[in-house]
Amino acid sequence: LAPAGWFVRNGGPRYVQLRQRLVDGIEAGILTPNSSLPPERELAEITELSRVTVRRAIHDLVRDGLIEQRQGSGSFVRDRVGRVEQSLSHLTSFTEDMARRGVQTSSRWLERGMFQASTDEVEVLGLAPGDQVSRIYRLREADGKPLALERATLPLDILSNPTEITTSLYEVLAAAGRRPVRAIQKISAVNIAAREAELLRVQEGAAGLRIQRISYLSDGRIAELTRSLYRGDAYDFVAELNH
Ligand code: 16G
Repeated sequence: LAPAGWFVRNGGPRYVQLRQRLVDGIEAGILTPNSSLPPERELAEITELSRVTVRRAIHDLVRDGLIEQRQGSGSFVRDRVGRVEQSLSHLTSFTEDMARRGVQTSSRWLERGMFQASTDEVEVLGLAPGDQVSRIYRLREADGKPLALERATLPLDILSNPTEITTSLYEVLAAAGRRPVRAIQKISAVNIAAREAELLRVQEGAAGLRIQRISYLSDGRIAELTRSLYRGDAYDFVAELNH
């Protein structure tokens, strides 16, 4: 929130400009979910606007569900995603899981291309040493909130052109008749290291869940080896148990 000066003369009412400024900050992830806004008086000082103007902008953001007021403790950026309750009984994709909740997904690409398989990938995917694989590594976000880092490795006969993936991996696989139908998933507890914590916007050392998914096509071939890091403060995994 830069002080006055950023207001555009004839750029419309000032409360609208302030409102937009706050929306931009939320969308860009500068104002993160659950973070508090400065008190109205301070906001007025910083922006050199009147308290009435500040109050009006905040009022609109509360109405639009971007900000919530908590009794006695002020205004906070609303966490619209909250904790995600994720079933472990269905083989679904991140995009599908979020679409079902009416939440928009986005990805920040960290790596996408063809690489020589590591010894570990050679072993898990049953490849020959020196074989190439498709690899996609991305930060997965829901409503702009980073939830997980996912690194997927696929044999070239499953995915030959990783740059084809712009949104959903499973959607592209399904379109090619290679949608995984079964998977083995392993979940382990970890403390999130500095580099990953920065991407996930959590404190270094925060609780995380390391998840490995190996998925299979209906003909038994391995489709994917995905190693992910999920935020521990954002996920509850739920499985149904029968006796
Ligand atoms: C899920 C899967 C991941 C898969 C991805 C595809 C876990 C825990 N989850 O996030 O293995 O690659 O969905 O999502 O591994 P997409 O179709 O939205 O790209």
